[in-house]
Amino acid sequence: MLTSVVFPPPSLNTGENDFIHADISRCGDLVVDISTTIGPLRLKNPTMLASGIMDEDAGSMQRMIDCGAGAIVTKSIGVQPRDGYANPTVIELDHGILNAMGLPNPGIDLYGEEIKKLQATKVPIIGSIYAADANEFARLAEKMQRFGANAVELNVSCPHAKHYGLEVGSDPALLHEIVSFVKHHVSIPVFVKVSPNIMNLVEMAQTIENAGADAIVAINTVKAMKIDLETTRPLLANKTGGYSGKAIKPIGVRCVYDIAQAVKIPLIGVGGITTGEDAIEYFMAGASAVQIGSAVYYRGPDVFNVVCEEIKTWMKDHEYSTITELIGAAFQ
Ligand code: RRO
Repeated sequence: MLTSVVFPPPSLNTGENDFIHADISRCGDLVVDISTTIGPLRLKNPTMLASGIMDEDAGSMQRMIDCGAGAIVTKSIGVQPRDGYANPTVIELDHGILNAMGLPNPGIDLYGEEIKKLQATKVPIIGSIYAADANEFARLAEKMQRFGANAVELNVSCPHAKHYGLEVGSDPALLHEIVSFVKHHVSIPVFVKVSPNIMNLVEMAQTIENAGADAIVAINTVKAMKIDLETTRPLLANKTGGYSGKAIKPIGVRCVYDIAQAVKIPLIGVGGITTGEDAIEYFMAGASAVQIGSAVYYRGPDVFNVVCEEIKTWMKDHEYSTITELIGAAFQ
């Protein structure tokens, strides 16, 4: 049985954001508008910064906004500060990046100061949070809302965090309890980030929708490892970690496609998106927006502007004028 969190009531923040201006361009008679919506959130373009990269503080997040990101997802934040795992925590492999950072973060109260510094921006800020139970999740979500976040993203999918992440996100009853409890405590939209490392992904997506979530973010990293042949030892200090980057794009697209057939709430695609055409593939699978993480490393921070230009060029060449026309096109 859940106890109510002892905390001041949420403010009237509904997550609705002042829209900057849609990213619209003209080509002859064709007007290409790449703005999109996720529930009440309005994005000038469909590229979002994924959690865990360039989101340590307000300065790095502002830089991603300046480079064209249509929305920002923060680092995953917990109740208490946490050091994360010992080094090495990140390794570049041939086709992607392997990490086991171990949820390093300064804790919600300190990180809240960074979110407050972004209050003037019209780009939506989505607070990523992790916890082990519904009470903790609700406490974190309420604080994110109070600090000015336009939505929260529940991280129930980190593949290598004891007591957190995947351990929470693979238990349907616990996940239902968490999502409905958080929904009860905040007025901003609640997104849930799911893992590809489970067999019952579609059932979990339906559980998330039934619990009242506003959107599903698919996918977190794929559980993986790398062994050093010379030392015969796993390279990551944590031994196993999560794989991201180009190699996982077909996995992410498949997950979005499967979930899209089972739920009505909006989907946000993430996993290996490096080019405009990668984003378009996710839209066709059913995503309304995409998150970009590893590609910030591969193509630099300007990747958001570049991917948006590539999306617009592809849409012009193929005579699409809105993102809506592309969403779920693979099902038509
Ligand atoms: O911090 C991490 O090690 C981490 C997290 Br929170 C996550 O969600 N996914 C991931 O690959 N690494």
